[in-house]
Amino acid sequence: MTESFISELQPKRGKFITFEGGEGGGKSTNIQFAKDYLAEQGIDLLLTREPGGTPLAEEIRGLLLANREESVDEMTELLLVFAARAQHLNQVILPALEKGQWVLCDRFTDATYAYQGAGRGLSIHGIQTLESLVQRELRPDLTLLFDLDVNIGAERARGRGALDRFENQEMAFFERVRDMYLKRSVSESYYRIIDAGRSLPEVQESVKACLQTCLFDKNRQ
Ligand code: Z5A
Repeated sequence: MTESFISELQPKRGKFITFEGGEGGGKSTNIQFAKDYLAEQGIDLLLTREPGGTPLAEEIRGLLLANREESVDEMTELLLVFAARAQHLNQVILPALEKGQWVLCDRFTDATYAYQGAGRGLSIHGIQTLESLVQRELRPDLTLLFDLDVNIGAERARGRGALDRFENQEMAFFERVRDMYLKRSVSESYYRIIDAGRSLPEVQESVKACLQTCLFDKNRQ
């Protein structure tokens, strides 16, 4: 068998699509919409989230989100985020992509740049180093950034009840998070900004349009 024939028999790597934004932007609502839309188009996919996505990584998520009396050191927080990510990536995301499944992930490393980098003020260079160590060359094929005024986001998110350790931050923290996402949307070519301040049907039309470009790329391969 020739090498080119063998490579034609192997499944094409799936697309890696991440959903990002500040709190209450509509990631969780729209990832479900994207899942249903892509499934209707015949895409075999996996929906997952960060921090989390495996039993161990979900335990780390619990550690990260819990309100506690002891103050959590920023570096501890960063390393926990990447510990969960290494587990999730190697146990779930990479095997699915290699099988040809598309992976839809509610938050990924862009959230680390926004929350631990801009929010907590940790070194961006340090985050880049951990990103290279844990992910090697893997980056999203597409990131949908649900961009929203932080006060509207907080109102939407706070309608849901008790606040976790991140949701309890002051508004200036969320402004820094939003600014970092917007900055990265300029420097990273895989970003698409979705104006999340519109009605849900309007937002979902934009989500669909972004996904269609991925479907178009797939059909051209
Ligand atoms: N974190 C971190 O620090 N570093 C990292 O590297 C990673 C994460 C990966 C948990 O994330 C925390 O982890 C997160 C950062 C940190 N903390 N914060 N803040 P999460 O994604 O699980 O939690 P979240 O950011 O708090 O997500 P969220 O508040 O659930 O937001 P959302 O998923 O974007 O929103 P939603 O649940 O889809 O919508 C919120 C409400 O708004 C809901 O009632 C909807 O029905 C409503 N909604 C949605 N869209 C609309 C529109 N268009 N109009 C009106 N109402 C709407």
